[in-house]
This record gives sequence, structure tokens and C-alpha cells, in this order.
Amino acid sequence: MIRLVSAVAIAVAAMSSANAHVTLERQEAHVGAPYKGVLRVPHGCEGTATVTLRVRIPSGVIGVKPMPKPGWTLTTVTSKYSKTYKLYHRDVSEGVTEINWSGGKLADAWYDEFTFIAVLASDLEAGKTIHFPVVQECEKGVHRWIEIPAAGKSRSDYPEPAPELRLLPAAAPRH
Ligand SMILES: [Cu+2]
Repeated sequence: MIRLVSAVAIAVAAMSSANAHVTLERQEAHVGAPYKGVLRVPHGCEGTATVTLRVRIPSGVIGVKPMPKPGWTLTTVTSKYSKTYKLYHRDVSEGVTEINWSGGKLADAWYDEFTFIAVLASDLEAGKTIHFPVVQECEKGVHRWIEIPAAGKSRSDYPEPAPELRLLPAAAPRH
């Protein structure tokens, strides 16, 4: 009984510390469907406020549109995709591949979310995990949430894991 309780306590601790980093709210989504990405920022760096959040969009995540935040300057980088995709009845061969919220101030003691919408291309591989590397700049210090787990490892094995999204098979069409 004691062993069980301590095993559960360890699992909860590992889970809560992993989730206490910058993570995506929805960590699973169907390929070939829209996806709302909500980056959760539960703390700053070295106890100081976050002033910039920059995220890189992985390949196959298309039609990205970020949500502006009052008090923050929003800029994006548009790049050519590795191929042309069908997006809502039109062909797209380029799009937003980096989002930058800057010039704001999110105190270490406070929590906030940074949002974007996108479409997960239908040729993304279900069962795979894709990563959204984030750089979090603070008044003092920086967190580079860019570590991608090697085979056989998980995000809790790394001090600064990149936010991850597990891909599910395309949902059955609704009639
Ligand atoms: Cu953390």
C-alpha cells in the first residue's frame, strides 16, 4: 500500500513539474483538421517576468494565424512550405512559420496563454509527435523550451522540453 502511494506521488510530481513548463493546452489532435494552439506560460525565468515569447511552427502545421494580445507586439515570419497544401479549397505554398509576442510583461507570479489557430495537414503521420520550440525571454534570463526527446526518452527527461503535440488519425467524416 505504501509503495503504491509513493509510486502515485512520484508520478503526480513528474506530471505536474512537466506541465509546469511552457506546454500546449491540447496535447493531442487529429491530422487533417483545424487545431487551436494554446501555449500555457505558468512561470517566468529566475523569478522575473516574461517579456517575449517566440514559437517556431513545425512542418505540416499550415494556415497559422496568431492571436494578438493587448500590451504585446505581435510579429510573424512567413516562409515557403516544403510543398503545396490544400487549405480550405485553395492551394497554399507558404505561411507563418514563426510567431513572436514581444514588449509585454507577464509577472512570474502570474499565468497567461498565447494562442494561434492552424490546420494540421492531412499527410502528417498519425502516431507521431511534433514539437513547437519556444524561446521565452524574461527581464532576467531566458528559457529555451527546444529540447526534443530522443527515441526511448520522454519530455520529463529534459530540463527544457519543447511543447509537444501527439498526432491522432484523421477523424471520421461527420454525416
Ligand atoms: Cu517550468
